Amino acid sequence: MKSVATLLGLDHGGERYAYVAQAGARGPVSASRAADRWVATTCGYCSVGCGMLVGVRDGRAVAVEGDARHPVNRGRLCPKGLSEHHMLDVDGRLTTPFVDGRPARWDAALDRTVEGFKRLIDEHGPGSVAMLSTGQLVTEEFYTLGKLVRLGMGLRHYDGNTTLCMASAVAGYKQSFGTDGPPGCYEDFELADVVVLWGANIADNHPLLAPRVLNGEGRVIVIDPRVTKTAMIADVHLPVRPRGDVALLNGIIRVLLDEGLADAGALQRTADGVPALLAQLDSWTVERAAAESGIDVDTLVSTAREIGRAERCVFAWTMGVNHSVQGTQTVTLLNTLALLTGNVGRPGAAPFSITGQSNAMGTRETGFTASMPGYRAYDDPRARDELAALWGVSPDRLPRERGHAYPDIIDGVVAGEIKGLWIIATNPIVSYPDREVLERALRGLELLVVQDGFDTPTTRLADVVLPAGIWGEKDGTFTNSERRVSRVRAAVSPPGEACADFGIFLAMAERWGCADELFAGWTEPRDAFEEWRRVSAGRPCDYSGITYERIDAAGGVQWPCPEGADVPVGGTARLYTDGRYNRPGGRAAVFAVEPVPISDAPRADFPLLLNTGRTVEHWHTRTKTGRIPILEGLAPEAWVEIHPDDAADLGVGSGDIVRVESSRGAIDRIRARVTSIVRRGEVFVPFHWDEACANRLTVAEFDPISREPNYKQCAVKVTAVTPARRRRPGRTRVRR
Ligand SMILES: Nc1nc2c(c(=O)[nH]1)N[C@H]1C(S)=C(S)[C@@H](COP(=O)(O)OP(=O)(O)OC[C@H]3O[C@@H](n4cnc5c(=O)[nH]c(N)nc54)[C@H](O)[C@@H]3O)O[C@H]1N2
Ligand SMILES: Nc1nc2c(c(=O)[nH]1)N[C@H]1C(S)=C(S)[C@@H](COP(=O)(O)OP(=O)(O)OC[C@H]3O[C@@H](n4cnc5c(=O)[nH]c(N)nc54)[C@H](O)[C@@H]3O)O[C@H]1N2
Ligand code: SF4
Ligand SMILES: [Mo]
Repeated sequence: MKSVATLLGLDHGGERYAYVAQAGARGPVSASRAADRWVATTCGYCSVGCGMLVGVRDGRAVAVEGDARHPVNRGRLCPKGLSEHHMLDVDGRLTTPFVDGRPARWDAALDRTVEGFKRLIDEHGPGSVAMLSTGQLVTEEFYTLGKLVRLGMGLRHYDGNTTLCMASAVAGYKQSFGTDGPPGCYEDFELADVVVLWGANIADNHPLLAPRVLNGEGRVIVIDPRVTKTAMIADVHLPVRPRGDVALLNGIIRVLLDEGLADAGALQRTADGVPALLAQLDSWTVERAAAESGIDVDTLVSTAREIGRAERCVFAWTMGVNHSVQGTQTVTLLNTLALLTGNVGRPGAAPFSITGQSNAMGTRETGFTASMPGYRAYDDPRARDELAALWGVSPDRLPRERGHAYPDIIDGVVAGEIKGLWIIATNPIVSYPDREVLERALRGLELLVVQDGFDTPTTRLADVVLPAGIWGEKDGTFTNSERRVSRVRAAVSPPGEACADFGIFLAMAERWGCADELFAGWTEPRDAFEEWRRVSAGRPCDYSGITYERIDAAGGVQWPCPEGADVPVGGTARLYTDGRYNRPGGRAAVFAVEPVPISDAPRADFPLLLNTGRTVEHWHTRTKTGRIPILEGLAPEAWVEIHPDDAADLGVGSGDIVRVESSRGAIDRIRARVTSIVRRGEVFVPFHWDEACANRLTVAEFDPISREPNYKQCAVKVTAVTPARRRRPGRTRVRR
């Protein structure tokens, strides 16, 4: 059960599986993969942050190989990593700017952008132009972009796709511990006695984290409504009812307290909010928790005992938790569970938000979305003064508040208040909920500027398209889920006239007239990194002791890493080891949470509950992986998973084409997979395909605190499109 080999060839209803390449197992190098030189870099897909080498020959990337020395992946790569170089040289790259659908020169595209946004701001104020960015640029670009957008352009509304992803984890960490930042590290997955994976399908989505979990001796508990590949490799799978997590957590905490496996008195000495939590738990009998979570009393109790008796426990979660109107609250409950059981700040013990994109962390640290750079709160006068002094500007220049979050920017567009939008490295047409409304909104903009490496459904709506250099063509750093800062290096040049985002930002600043003030003397990402080191000094994400050279020496450095401090060369593995948190008095906080019912719940006309997510072969909206033949061959089309009992009721057989419809929109044609991976009454659709877009179905409903979408639950109906084979056994056509 605990070997990497279990990841190989897992059975999944006849489909193909996650595999993990062993270091050095590349066999004879074919002539087409022979390289002149190898460039050390970090994978550009997921937040695991695997180290890899890109082989280059004659200016083209011809191969990749896992970096055997890298502390994260130790030479292994997943299918996306192994084929990543193919993405640099495919049809569909943007090689020239476009203005009004026609190829244009950079001058024309930047003039149109700057003049257009300035005119809107002059006529309607700075709130009329907004920006949506991403978790997929390098940290140096995020830092530069934040300064450009908030200080230079003076925009008020700046957010990104991280709100579709990590916002609930950020908000939950802030509430519990005072600031953002996963407290643990990957080694904790190996050291833990119990690893709980809560709404996290790492076998598909963080494949190189799976060997880290399986390397350890700990028991693995998976909490997910689906029998995911991760559930298949777990010791225990709790098929929780969708959004049954709050009930399950309340039940587990109740058992821990009732059985003396946790000490509320001890918690009260280090955390605020304990009396309110205890009072609310009075109404949570184990029976109620079992009934509302869908997990029977015996399993619930034994899970709580396993957690309570473990010396070291990691509670790791991803989108099954964050993608909910209760995302933030559920995160705080997971933190509460960790605090109550003493599983924070010790080896093998952490409440661990596994992040998503390669550099979701970088934008959280440096960006200007949920806070100012260095996790400085907008309303903290001391932090404002400090940042202003570092930049040599008056504190009045700094924004007073975070501005609209992503969904509120979209609402602003719908309402006509936001008239100009700059979208960078995200593809909302495919990834944002309730697509039809979004599409209408973006079409109604006066100026839509989209900056991407590929031709996408979103660039096709743009007035101005700016062609960007992507991973493999740019330098900088990424921060992975364990706060490890790693180098990203250009192996090749961007195609045609495409330019790394850093260069585009400096060119924009030049035209806007703010380059001299904000970026004097800057020519390369390292300039941004050096300033960021100074700006982050003394902050929770202290980079002051991190240099590019130290990153190379250590294979990545974990923040905080203050300059001159007595920190190991690889940085700080864990946060809160001294039991002090970043809230007043160094205390943590716990919160009472009650479940909120699913609003778009199944009913007579839409009787099934839709869950959406991912598969190992594809990355998000497939702008990259959809162009790589080997990955397309492994997962060539979208599908809907339907339980055999529901399929029988609908007269649908595996492989049939069906239609899936919600009250907002429909996928007209999609392949059915009849499988008990999903529970009865529930269906699952991966969200990667534009042509079978799950977000035509999803509901535009958001966590009130983090503003993260509730992507995982909405009501749908399924109808057969091609005649169901099984229903007509006697009608086989016979050739005469
Ligand atoms: N191959 C691949 N890897 C990726 C990505 C990718 O697109 N492709 N994207 C990256 C990004 S940005 C992210 S954010 C991560 C996401 O990584 P994950 O969070 O692992 O991805 P998802 O498949 O969206 O959702 C995880 C699980 O949540 C479960 N779930 C649904 N509803 C509930 C619920 O109510 N309770 C519980 N407990 N679980 C529920 C789903 O069944 C699903 O198995 O993956 C990263 N890695
Ligand atoms: N139904 C449903 N919807 C979801 C989710 C779900 O689970 N279910 N998951 C949500 C989550 S967690 C996430 S993170 C989002 C992701 O949603 P998106 O951010 O829309 O997905 P991507 O396909 O990664 O889009 C990134 C875009 O940036 C471009 N790009 C890549 N690298 C660069 C670069 O270096 N520079 C520039 N300028 N462009 C670049 C790519 O070509 C691509 O068009 O989707 C969300 N949507
Ligand atoms: S696990 Fe993530 S970081 Fe590692 S190779 Fe795969 S996609 Fe890249
Ligand atoms: Mo994400």
